Amino acid sequence: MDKVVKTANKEAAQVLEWAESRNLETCFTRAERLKPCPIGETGACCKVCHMGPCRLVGKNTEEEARGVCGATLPVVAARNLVRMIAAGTACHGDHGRDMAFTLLAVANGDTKDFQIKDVKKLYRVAGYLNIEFEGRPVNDVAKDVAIKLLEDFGRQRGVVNFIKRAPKKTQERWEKWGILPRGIDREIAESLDRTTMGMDADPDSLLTHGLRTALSNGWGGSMISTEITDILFGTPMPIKAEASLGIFKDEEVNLVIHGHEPSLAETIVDVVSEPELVAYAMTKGAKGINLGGMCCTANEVMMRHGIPTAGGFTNQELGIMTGLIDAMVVDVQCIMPALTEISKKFHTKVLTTSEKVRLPGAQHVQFDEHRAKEIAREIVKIAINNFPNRKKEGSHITEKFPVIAGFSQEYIEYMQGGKWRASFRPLNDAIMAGRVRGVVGMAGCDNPRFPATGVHKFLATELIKNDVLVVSTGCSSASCATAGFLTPEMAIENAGPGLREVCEAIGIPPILHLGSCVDNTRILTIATAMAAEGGLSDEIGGMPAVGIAPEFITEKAISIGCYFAASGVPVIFGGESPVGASSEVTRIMTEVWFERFKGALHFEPDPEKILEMAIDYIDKAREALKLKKYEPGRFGTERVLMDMAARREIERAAKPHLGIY
Ligand code: NFS
Repeated sequence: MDKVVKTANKEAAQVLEWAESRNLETCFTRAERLKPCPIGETGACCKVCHMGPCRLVGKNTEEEARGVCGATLPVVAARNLVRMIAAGTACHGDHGRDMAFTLLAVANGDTKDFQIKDVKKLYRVAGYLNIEFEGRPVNDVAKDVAIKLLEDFGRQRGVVNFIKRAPKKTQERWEKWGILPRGIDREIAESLDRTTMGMDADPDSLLTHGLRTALSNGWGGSMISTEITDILFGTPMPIKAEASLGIFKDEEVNLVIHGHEPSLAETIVDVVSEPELVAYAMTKGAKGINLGGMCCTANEVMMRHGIPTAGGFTNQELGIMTGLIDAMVVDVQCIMPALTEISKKFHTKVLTTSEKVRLPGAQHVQFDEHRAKEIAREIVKIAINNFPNRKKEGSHITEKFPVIAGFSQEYIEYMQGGKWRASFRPLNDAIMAGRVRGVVGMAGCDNPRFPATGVHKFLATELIKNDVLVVSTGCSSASCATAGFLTPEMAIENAGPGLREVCEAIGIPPILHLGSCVDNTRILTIATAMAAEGGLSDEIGGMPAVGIAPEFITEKAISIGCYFAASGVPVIFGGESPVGASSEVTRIMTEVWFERFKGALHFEPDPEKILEMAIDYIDKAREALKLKKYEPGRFGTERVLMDMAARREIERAAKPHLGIY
């Protein structure tokens, strides 16, 4: 791969070129040097026992290729996938668990540093859980919500609570095929149990349990994270921000919050502008303190506070190479171990904060929700104290892009009809009339084995050109944000005529930033609301909707892809298939899952083909729903979309109170 295509992000490419001229190593140079193992890459390596590792290659048929115990290639590939699902589910599950414990601590009055910011959301969630909230003290309701959601982790029998939020028909499919998840921890443990040597040797049965585990993520761990984060820190609404490696400021202390769980990051946002800290920064020669985000933490604090993002996964080392980051504080997930090594060449201090993530060479400041502000202040001071150590060395970037982020389900409902008529009717109508051809959820990582962020950019542009509304999360949002794609102007310049009209009427970008990776669950609940609204499918399956993770990296992404497939969404991942060695496993994930759940999981390395497949799924779903045939620029009749003026009219009449829903 030649130099210019390692990353499709112009600013990242600039830093990378600077780094390479100084022989500095990055994930890009390591990716070039380390070719993937061809056996492991396609799922043909079994290392679950010590008679192996067995490499299941070189046989004529999949059944002939067997390990020492006799496990066939499809069994081995299926086991490998299920273990990936289990690991990804564990990550999101632990994230949800930590959020639930924080909510419980707040409800019990054990921490003064967090409050329940969104009481309406608390009541909404209490409603889903059948918890009485009228006339009760807020903290009592919060306690019941936290306890009930914590039960989802250790439950042995029954069903994860939020499963009941899915459309009835979708639930019936899960029941029929035996994939209703019981408890999050139970499904993960069973995944590990089933995939050890001498256990389940039926690929279909293995993969079915994989789906059950994935559902305990989508409708369990991840959904718990999203809902509690909204309760504690507020349900997002559109907000302006900026994105780029150019967000760092020469004359200010630059502190980066990187990782996933938002509790510490939110506290840092709270304290960073305290006059004492700003004054302290000035005593060190800085003009202020500049906070920036990285990866999913960036998405969380951008959606709620407009904190700028320096980008997604592949930008983390490059951020340090700007020479401007005084401290990078990390918590959990997607933290490159390479950070401490590269930080030695600059002045950046890397701070770890979770028992679960220790990096040799980093300074550890253990986060504790009971004294969150004290710890947050300590971290800000470490960054300030390091400001005078800044060296001249670094690749400074100046370009940055405006972003509109913060589209929650609640806001999307609101924007389609105001507080009193919030609904999905206008969007459903626009889809029915062919103004919007369909919806694509674009998610997942940016990957140094592609021109990083490039496949996201290509697909986002092509999809909106084809009148497909894009909703993005995780590093897909970061990829679009750092390309300048998350603005309403993007609709005018690049969207097809129908989508443009819809975006202009409501004043939204054609790519809606829905949040972090756990916020993929917002897509599940949006699809559920669209099914309930009527006129399209009456379940999640069958909607003109597709999920794409164009540059996936992590086990979390695999778990997400599988819960979407099980929920009824055809999903296409970019890159080589981690089970590509087995055509039987591939058949199950595509044909069998589609038959049972109307969802599927494909892997496709060619971006053009991903686009073709996505549009084909959308058009076939439209046809099956007997919707008007999509023709660019020619729309059927539909209700008039509620525009800003009409919405204001309704609100004026209705005397709005606080909140958006
Ligand atoms: Ni998602 Fe967020 Fe990014 Fe991939 Fe990692 S940050 S949880 S896994 S790399 S999108």
